[in-house]
Amino acid sequence: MTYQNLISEVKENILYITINREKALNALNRDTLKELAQVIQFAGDTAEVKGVILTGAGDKAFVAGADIKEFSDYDASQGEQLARDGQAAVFNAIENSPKPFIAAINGFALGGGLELAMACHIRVAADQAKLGLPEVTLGLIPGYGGTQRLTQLVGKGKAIEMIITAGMITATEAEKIGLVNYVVPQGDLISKAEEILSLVKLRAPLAVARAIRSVIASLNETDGYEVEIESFGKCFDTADFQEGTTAFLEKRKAVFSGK
Ligand code: DAK
Repeated sequence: MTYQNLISEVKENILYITINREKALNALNRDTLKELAQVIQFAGDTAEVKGVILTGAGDKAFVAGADIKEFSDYDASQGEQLARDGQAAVFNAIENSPKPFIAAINGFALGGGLELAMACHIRVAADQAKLGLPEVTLGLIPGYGGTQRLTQLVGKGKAIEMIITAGMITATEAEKIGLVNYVVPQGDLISKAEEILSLVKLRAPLAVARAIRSVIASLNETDGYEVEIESFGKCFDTADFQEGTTAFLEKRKAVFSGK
């Protein structure tokens, strides 16, 4: 599928998505959000895709937020509706995807951009990246899940400090507080994400999907333990489980079919 605001390609079971509005620092306008919703759906539906790397074009910005030019004249009901739609189709869709998403944060990740990175399952940042939620400078609060996911990742105190001061932090500070998993030199960003996915690609795809779902349930659902128990049980009915245990007993490497 071709897009106007994204570059996407599948190579060796990895879907690479690049948000491609470099002149506007990859700000998320409505069209980009629509295309993101489509490519996220494609990732979930396509067996060939075993993991996703999401990044921004150029070396200045991952995503510098929602496109300020577009939402400057919204009223309360438009704002609420768009936040509801966007959260469901893009941000929650990434978090709930059966495929692991890695945000490769190549520069500024601000506002909706940091929210996008936080919806991903893993974050790797380039050493010159800057991260923040500056919404209160515009008279807003984060509207794409930022108040929830930042709190989950770094705890209440740091989350409130970052949101109400609108301060930007460096990649190194972000790693220290658990907001990103790794900080690497810019040139190593994609290869670090590929290195993580190279391990995931060897694992049983259905088990990977259920593990993600169970971890996410600990944050969003009333009884995450129950989700884990059900997901665990379902693993026993898969060909991957048969293959994994048989391969162990036969002292060979498992070859998973994702079935
Ligand atoms: N939107 C639109 N254009 C942007 C942009 C953005 N968020 N960020 C940068 N640009 C554009 C600039 O306007 C400029 O375009 P031209 O003037 O060249 O046409 C170009 O990108 C380069 O930016 P700068 O010239 O400003 O570059 P600098 O190096 O000087 O500064 C910067 C880089 C990242 C510090 C600066 O660009 C900046 O502060 N950008 C804005 C950051 C920000 O406040 N982002 C928005 C956060 S609020 C909603 C749900 C969620 C949200 C909103 C609504 N609904 C459901 C309705 C979320 C809101 C946010 O994300």
